[in-house]
Amino acid sequence: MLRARTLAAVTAAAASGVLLLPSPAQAAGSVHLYKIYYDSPGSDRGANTSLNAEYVQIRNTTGAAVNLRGWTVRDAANHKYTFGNFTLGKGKIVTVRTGRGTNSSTNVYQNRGWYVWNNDKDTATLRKANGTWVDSCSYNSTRVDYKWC
Ligand SMILES: [Ca+2]
Ligand SMILES: [Ca+2]
Repeated sequence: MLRARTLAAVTAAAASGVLLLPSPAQAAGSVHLYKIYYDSPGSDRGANTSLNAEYVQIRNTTGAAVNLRGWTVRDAANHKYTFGNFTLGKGKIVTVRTGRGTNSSTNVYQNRGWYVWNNDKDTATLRKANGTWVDSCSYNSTRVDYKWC
């Protein structure tokens, strides 16, 4: 159970559009799936801007930068994205967008021509380059367009 003061803080954060829920994993510090925006706003007709409004985010709450080279993100149908040489700084979030674009320090692109995250249900799985499981995040709802992992 959340204590009243914590709940009030969470409620205030939610009202401001920023939701940061404490969890054991984050308290310990980890690299983990943070959010999946799986139903791109508007009609899903495959435009690159629409594809790029579909994304999964990965967050690093450890005390050090982590190089994600070779790490993979897969959906339930085994569509795979493999990170190139990408350093995720401590406390930072990287957004993995579905469409085409130029990678930066905050955004990387799967360069796909169609959506990868199903609008009804799917599972994202994050693994290290050697295949070690890191995190999974599942959703099963069309009532909202995104999932906080
Ligand atoms: Ca849509
Ligand atoms: Ca999928």
